[in-house]
Amino acid sequence: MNLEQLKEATRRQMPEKRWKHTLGVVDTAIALAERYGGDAERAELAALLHDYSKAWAIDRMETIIREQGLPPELLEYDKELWHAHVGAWAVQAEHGITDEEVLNAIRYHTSGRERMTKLDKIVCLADYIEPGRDFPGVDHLRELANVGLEEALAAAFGSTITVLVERGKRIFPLTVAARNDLIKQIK
Ligand code: DGI
Ligand code: FE
Ligand code: FE
Ligand code: FE
Repeated sequence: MNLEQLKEATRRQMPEKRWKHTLGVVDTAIALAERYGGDAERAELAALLHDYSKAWAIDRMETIIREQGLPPELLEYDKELWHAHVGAWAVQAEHGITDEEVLNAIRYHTSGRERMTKLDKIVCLADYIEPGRDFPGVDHLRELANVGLEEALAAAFGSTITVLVERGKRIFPLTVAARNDLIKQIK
């Protein structure tokens, strides 16, 4: 399957608005890769596929997590986290994507993780700051993206954690680990 076919297959998984977001993440991820010496081809592929399963039914994702050996602890945290792991599984199962770097960038694009690769950082940050995003503080994150990947991502996870705390939600431990590790990398 070529890139055009993969694009069409991805587009079919989601409503138009999510597809627009995906295209924004693709452009932003390529730009970040060029700016920070990342692999632009992998950034494009991972960005294209990052929300592959975002619009899938909750039941479908839960079944995949249970039956395909994905981390069961995901089920104890916000459902917003599920599509990243399910998506990494799905693009491998449905489209034969085997590049572990790309799969990991998809898998950890929501939560982050300790020792994020440059590709992980690029995809995750592009997801936060693509042109269609409009949440309080996004312009500050766009400025920080010109300072450094770690500076911007640490701030992005910080604001996500703050919002989760304000809403009384649990925080997936990998997000805390990711932010701690990024702050260590800045110093
Ligand atoms: O899929 P997108 O909407 O493009 O963005 P995403 O995959 O980064 O999902 C972000 C959502 O996940 C955001 O609304 C916050 C929510 N979320 C829930 N629990 C956690 C979490 N995000 C992180 N990083 N960590 C959590 O524990
Ligand atoms: Fe996502
Ligand atoms: Fe994200
Ligand atoms: Fe996204």
